[in-house]
Amino acid sequence: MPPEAETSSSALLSVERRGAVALLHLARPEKRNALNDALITALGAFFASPPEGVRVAIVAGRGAHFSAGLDLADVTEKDATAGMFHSRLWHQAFRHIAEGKIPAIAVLHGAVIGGGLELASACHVRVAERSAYYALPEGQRGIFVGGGGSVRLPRLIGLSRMTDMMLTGRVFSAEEGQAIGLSNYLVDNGAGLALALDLAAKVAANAPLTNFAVLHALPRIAEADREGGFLAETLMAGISVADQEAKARLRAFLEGRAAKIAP
Ligand code: 1HE
Repeated sequence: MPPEAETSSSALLSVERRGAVALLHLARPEKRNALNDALITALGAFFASPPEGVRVAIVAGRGAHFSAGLDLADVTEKDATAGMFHSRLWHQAFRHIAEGKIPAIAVLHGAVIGGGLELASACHVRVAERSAYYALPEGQRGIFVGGGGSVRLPRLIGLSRMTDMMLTGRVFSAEEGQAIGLSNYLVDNGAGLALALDLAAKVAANAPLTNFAVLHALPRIAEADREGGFLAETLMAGISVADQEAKARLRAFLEGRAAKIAP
C-alpha cells in the first residue's frame, strides 16, 4: 500500500501515514541511527500527540541497523547535572511511547544497541529480523543506561541477563533475543515490516478502551500487590463492559457476525 502522506516531524525521523497506522523510521543511517537530542525530541513529540486517526505506530530504522544507541557525541561535554537532564529528556520521550496514546511496534534489525535497545523496550511489541543483535556497551563507554533501560529491561529479560550484558559486554543474537524475550516475533531479514503492518492492523482493530487498558492498566496491575491488582482489574473490567464499543462487539459475536478465533 503506498503511503497516503509523508510528513516529517524532523529530518531525522520520517513519518508515513498508512490509514490508522503511522510508520516511523529513524532516518540517520549515516550515523547508524544514533539517537541525538533532536531525534529523541521528535520521537517524544510524535507519541505525545499522534495525528488524529492514527491508532498504532511502527518504529523502524533506515539503513543496515535499527539504532547504535545514544549519540555519543552528545554527552562528551556534559557535567553531572546536564547528564541527568539529558537522561530525563529520554525518560519523558519514552514515557510518551510506553504509556502513551497509541501502541508501538518496533521492527528490529542489525544493531539494537544501548539506547536503541532502551527505545525498543519502551515499545509494546517487538518484531526482530535475523540480522538483529543486542548489546549494552555502556560499561565499555564508561557510562550507564539513561533511557529507562534499567527499569524496563530487567522486567523483560531478568536482572541477571541485563547484569551480564552490562558487565561483560555480552552480545545476544536475534535467536537468543527471541528465546529470552527481547523480541516477540523473529522473522527472516526483510520480512519485519510486513509482519509489523499485519500486527498493526490487528492492534488498530481493537476497541480503543482495550488498548488503553493494555497500555495503562496492565503494567500497573502486573507490578501491584495482588489485592490492589485484583481491584484495579475489576474496575477496568467493569468500565470496559459498559463501553458502547464492547456492547456492539459482544452483540456481533452472539449474532454470528464476528470472526471466530482460529488456531
Ligand atoms: C556513532 C554511533 C554512536 C555509530 N554515537 N556516532 N553505542 C555504542 O557504543 C555503539 C557504537 N557504534 C558501533 O559499535 C558501530 O557504529 C555499529 C556496530 C553500530 C555499526 O558499525 P559500522 O561499521 O556499520 O559503522 P561505523 O563506521 O562504526 O559508524 C558510522 C558512523 O556512525 C561513524 O561516524 P563517521 O562520521 O566516522 O562516519 C560513527 O562514529 C557513527 N556512529 N554509532 C555517535 N552511538 C540514554 S543512555 C544510552 C547509552 C548508550 O546508548 S551506550 C551505547 C552507545
